[in-house]
Amino acid sequence: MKTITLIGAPIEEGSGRRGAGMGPTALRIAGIDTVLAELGHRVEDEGDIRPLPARDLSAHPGANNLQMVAAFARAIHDAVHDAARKGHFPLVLGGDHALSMGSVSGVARYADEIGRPLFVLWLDAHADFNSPATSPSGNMHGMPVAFFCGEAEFAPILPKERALVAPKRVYQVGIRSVDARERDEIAEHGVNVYDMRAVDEMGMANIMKQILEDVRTANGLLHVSLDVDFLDPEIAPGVGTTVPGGATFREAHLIMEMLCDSDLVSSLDLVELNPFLDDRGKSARILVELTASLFGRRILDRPTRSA
Ligand code: NNH
Ligand code: MN
Ligand code: MN
Ligand code: MN
Repeated sequence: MKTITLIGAPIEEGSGRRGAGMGPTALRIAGIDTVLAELGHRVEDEGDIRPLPARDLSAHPGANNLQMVAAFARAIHDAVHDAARKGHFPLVLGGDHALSMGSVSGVARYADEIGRPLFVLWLDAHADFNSPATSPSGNMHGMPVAFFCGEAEFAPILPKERALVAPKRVYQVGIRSVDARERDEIAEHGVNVYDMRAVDEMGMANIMKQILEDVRTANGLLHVSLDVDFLDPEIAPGVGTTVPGGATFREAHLIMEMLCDSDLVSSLDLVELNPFLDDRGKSARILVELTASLFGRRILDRPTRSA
């Protein structure tokens, strides 16, 4: 039994279009809280964060809506850090992926305080390792990994002495759309990338075994960041940046089931859900189903074959 703090982060200013701001509402309508409660967890919903733009920052030509993104990042950082320190499981309901600047930094700070290394599992079609200098779009949802690894130092979004994540402790799975300069950056900084070809060749179970083994050996905390576009658009169309050839329903569930069994996950982001683009709540519902698997829903409670 866990105490789960739901933190609504209706940010859409990090993406190139409107709609992701409705994500937290759609996840609540799809029943995220009741599903978790039915699994025996205590759920505390903090409602939605509604920050004022960070007027201390001046506009940046390569970072669209910097003031609003920074305001969300700061508020989410504090909310996630507070929840973790109380021994709760922070579950961030997004909102676009720029929110992970705040959530991952918040848990990284907590991990530092308790003296354990933080690992990040990044489930996404994209590497999100751009910076204002490399981004083709200027959209900050393409920058969070570079940010929390300390590789996108362009504005004082969070205090300079913030906790960073080592790129070698970041594991990206499902990747199939990487920008030219981003590609060099992830190679240079040693991010672990299991692209879709690796998923095809190795199988999801083997990939997850490797990742979980690394986290367990280091006695680490594991933050999971799930971008809707990690999933194949056939099963999850409700996202602004669909890329064909994504993870299947079963691949995604297997990840969540293995994560659940590992008991290593300490925080989660559900991001990029755009209800305006969804097909009758389909993508919102699959996110809720995947979250249920992560928190203990299983097909059978016993071995498949009796002894
Ligand atoms: N790499 C592109 C960019 O930086 C797209 C990023 N979009 C995402 N990331 N949805 O997950 O603009
Ligand atoms: Mn993303
Ligand atoms: Mn993506
Ligand atoms: Mn670099």
